[in-house]
Amino acid sequence: MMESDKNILKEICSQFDIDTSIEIYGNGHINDTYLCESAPRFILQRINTNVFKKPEKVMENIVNVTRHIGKKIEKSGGDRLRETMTVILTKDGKSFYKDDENNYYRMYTFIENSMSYDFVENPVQLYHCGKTFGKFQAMLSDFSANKLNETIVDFHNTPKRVNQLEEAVKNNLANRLAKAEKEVEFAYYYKKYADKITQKIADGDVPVRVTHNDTKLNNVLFDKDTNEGVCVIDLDTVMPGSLLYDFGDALRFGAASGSEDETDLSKIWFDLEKYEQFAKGFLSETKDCLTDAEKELLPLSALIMTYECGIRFLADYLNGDTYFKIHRENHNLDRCRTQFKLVADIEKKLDKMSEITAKFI
Ligand code: ADP
Ligand code: GN1
Ligand code: MG
Repeated sequence: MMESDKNILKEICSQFDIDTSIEIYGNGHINDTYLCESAPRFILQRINTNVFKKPEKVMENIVNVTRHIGKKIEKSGGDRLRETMTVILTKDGKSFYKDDENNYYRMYTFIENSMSYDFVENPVQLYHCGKTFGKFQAMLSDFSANKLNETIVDFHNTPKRVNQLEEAVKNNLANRLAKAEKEVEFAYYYKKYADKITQKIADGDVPVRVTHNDTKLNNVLFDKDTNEGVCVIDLDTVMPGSLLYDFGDALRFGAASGSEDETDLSKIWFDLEKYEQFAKGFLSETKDCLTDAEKELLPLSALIMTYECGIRFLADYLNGDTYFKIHRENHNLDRCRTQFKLVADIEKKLDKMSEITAKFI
């Protein structure tokens, strides 16, 4: 990072009454994350306003949700400063600082002695990941969904994501369609699964709950000593949604044999042992509240959420990489290919996944 940028960020930190030096931090695809190396340490983030058009609404959700969870943790004798995110207010008492160029910044306490993983090193990590997301879901079960702002409208509405892909194909903005014909064909063939969750929500069989909606493994912090989950982070997309979104999205990332941007597709398949570990952890916290339709759709949710993410990467590739951060040419197309390889593999394993799920519900 350039010295001049560091100085600008140092000035931003002073708005939160923090005097510190700063380093770039983390591996997210959306926000810019920095570590404040003060004592104690903090996390500074510039909110991606291309993705989150109303950052004030995002922060309102995060403050309300973390307060709700914080009170519960305190009541049960836990450590609220460690088991949930804590928003640091500006000197004016606001949850974000807006600079002269309309950049929005927020500050969190840094959760010490914890780490996030971009790849599963041991399937048991997924048990802890599932348990942490399951607990998060359970702690918000009495938070009324209509008190939350919808920070990205139709975020996990898979049929609408298909429409966005169709639009990207039609517009071919970056003139890349010829390079992605096979992927577009795959996406259109697998469209048959797109409405399986949304339809059940519309029928009233799958309830709308408060959900995280971005349940990637690296959105959980793990304790460095015990390897157990400490807390859920990246709360920008906490919104009304389906529990199936959280279950499926976590498996999309966590139960893959390789990383989202792997280019050697022979290394990518859906790992049933990882599926089992996540299901065991997540359902140990949530099984008592599930409806029959939710139970039945658990395995398919992994396919649908993986498909949805694949078509989002594909649409972004066709649009010229305007949404997800990329680090190389064809990055979004490579990401789409890993997702589609997983979709095809999950489809073959659905029966086996149902058998595994049945052990925990
Ligand atoms: P993005 O939306 O870009 O994914 P995240 O909020 O997930 O950004 O943050 C990126 C990374 O920064 C996380 O994966 C995690 O490693 C680290 N991180 C974020 N917040 C904290 C925190 N409060 N304490 C410790 N590490 C954090
Ligand atoms: C983004 O912010 P991050 O890296 O946790 C994206 C998710 C995708 C994911 C794919 C707000 O998550 O929806 O599943 O990339 N978040 C947003 O890796 O779009
Ligand atoms: Mg993240």
